[in-house]
Amino acid sequence: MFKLSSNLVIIPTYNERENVGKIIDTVLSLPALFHILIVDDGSPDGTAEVVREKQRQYPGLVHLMERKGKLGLGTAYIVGFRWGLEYGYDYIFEMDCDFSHNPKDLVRMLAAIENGADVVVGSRYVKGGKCVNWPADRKILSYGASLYVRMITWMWVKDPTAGFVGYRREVLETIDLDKIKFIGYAFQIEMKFAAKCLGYKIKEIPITFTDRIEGESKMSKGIVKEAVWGVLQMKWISFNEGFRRRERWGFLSKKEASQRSL
Ligand SMILES: Nc1nc2c(ncn2[C@@H]2O[C@H](COP(=O)(O)OP(=O)(O)OP(=O)(O)O)[C@@H](O)[C@H]2O)c(=O)[nH]1
Ligand SMILES: [Mg+2]
Repeated sequence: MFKLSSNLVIIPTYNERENVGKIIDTVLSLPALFHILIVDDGSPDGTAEVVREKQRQYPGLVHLMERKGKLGLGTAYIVGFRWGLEYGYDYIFEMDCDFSHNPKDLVRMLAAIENGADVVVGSRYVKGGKCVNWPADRKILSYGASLYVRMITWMWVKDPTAGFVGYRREVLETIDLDKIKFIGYAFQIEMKFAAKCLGYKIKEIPITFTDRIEGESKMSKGIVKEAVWGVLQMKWISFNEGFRRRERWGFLSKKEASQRSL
């Protein structure tokens, strides 16, 4: 594959026909160059067809991975991370397709990583961050979830469920991706918790999160339930085994990871 950028944005899609073309155009008009990987789960609305048109328009910059059915956000990101690592990207970002995350913020997030952060989180709950157009119940659920996660895990990330995140490649090489087991909001929490347990620096930068205007939400009760139990499980495992014995938690230590790559 011909490659000219060290930055990759992974965008998982399920029925995002109205948004996917626009988001690709917006990312590719940014002042920094990002390649795009769309992970589409066989969207019945023909999302992948729009992506193929964009591949013809921007040769070499847009990649498409098609999976057979709706397999969930977490596994979409895991296959995307593996793909990004395999093709040698240094900075790997994840972002929703529905414009809740403003692609323009990628530029500030990239700068934060280039300036030394290992993980950068586009955060609604640090000073300067906000949510726009979200109904009160979603705001309460999301903010309540972030307080709950902080209380249980003692991970002082203000927006632990955020799905707008950038990783330095070493972080994704070190976390044992086979052991990441959650798929919804809990996936986002688990990835940050894993990075924190491995001693990586997580930096939050303020973003404005806007509720989706086009397309349908895929939010479900199951995802919320997974997060509530998932956080307790994560804490239980880390509590039992201790942060220092993190290999028991299922992640490689940095030393093991470097030995593995020898
Ligand atoms: N590949 C893949 N993508 C998914 C799946 N579920 C959701 N997505 C995508 O993941 C991103 C986030 O999903 P949303 O439906 O916006 O979920 P949400 O942001 O929690 O819900 P809303 O705030 O109501 O929009 C979007 O780009 C979706 O198209 C899935 O099972 N597989
Ligand atoms: Mg959304």
